[in-house]
Amino acid sequence: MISIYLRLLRPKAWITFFFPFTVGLGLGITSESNWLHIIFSFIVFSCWMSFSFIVNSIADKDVDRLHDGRSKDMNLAYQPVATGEISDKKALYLGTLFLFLSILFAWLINPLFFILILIVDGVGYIYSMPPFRFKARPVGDIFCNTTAGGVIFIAGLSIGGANMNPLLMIGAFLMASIFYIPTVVTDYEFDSEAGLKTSAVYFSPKKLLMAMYPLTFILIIICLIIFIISNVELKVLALIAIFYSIPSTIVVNKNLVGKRLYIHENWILVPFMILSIVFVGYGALKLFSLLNFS
Ligand code: GPP
Ligand code: MG
Repeated sequence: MISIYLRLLRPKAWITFFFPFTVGLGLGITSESNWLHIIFSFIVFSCWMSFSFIVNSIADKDVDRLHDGRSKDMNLAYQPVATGEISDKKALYLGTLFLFLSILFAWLINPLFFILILIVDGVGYIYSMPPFRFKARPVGDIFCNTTAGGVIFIAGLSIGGANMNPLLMIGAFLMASIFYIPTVVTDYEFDSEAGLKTSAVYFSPKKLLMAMYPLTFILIIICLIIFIISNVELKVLALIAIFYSIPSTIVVNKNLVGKRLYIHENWILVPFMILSIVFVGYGALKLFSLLNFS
């Protein structure tokens, strides 16, 4: 039996946002970066995610009870707010505490990081909570996840301050939308049964997955420009993005059978976790002056 708080906070599901955060962090760090700010930023990240998942568990408790365990980090029917093991009120107190801690530690880092964290905290709230509940609105779900992924990437970059390149930021927003689309399509049956009008339910899984093609195309153009005009560090990154997004877009589109997308969540979670570890290690090497590209 997984502990009640692990089921409430769902740290395994944080990986989708840990990836853009750590890529930004790794690219932004220099040998002059403040290691205390880096540690604080991990605390901020965890508090932001805890807050977002707690409000999500409160707002989703009725639909989560219908979940069968497919394509998710856990069977959502075992959500402690859905099972009643944790009351809404207690969950809300905990959520408020995490929100406060995320803002407090962000304030200790730098003003830009602070503002970006206020934005992602706000997005975490409007994504799940009524009257906004963007997760159940066509385009609203994609908008929130893309904004959260892109903004947390810039927040990561801002800690060290290197590579604050607008093209790179646009690329991050595009990547976030490309990788979010398959996750909302895998939820299609569960969401449509629960009466949630997500983008996949509204546009149909096939049409929504096809939107990955133009997005990938624009991403490739941006990556090529970055490749031509940037330093070795960003050249390598641009190549990774191209060689990762093209097969992903094709494979995901090929795996749609009817309205069902056959993709195990580990196809996203495992590569994201490995790349996150690589980028944290890369940032550490730069911090301790063991590697220098600039
Ligand atoms: C769960 O959403 C996802 C979150 C709570 C993170 C969103 C955070 C943002 C800052 C956008 P979900 O309810 O759609 O998925 P699940 O069914 O896995 O709970
Ligand atoms: Mg949910």
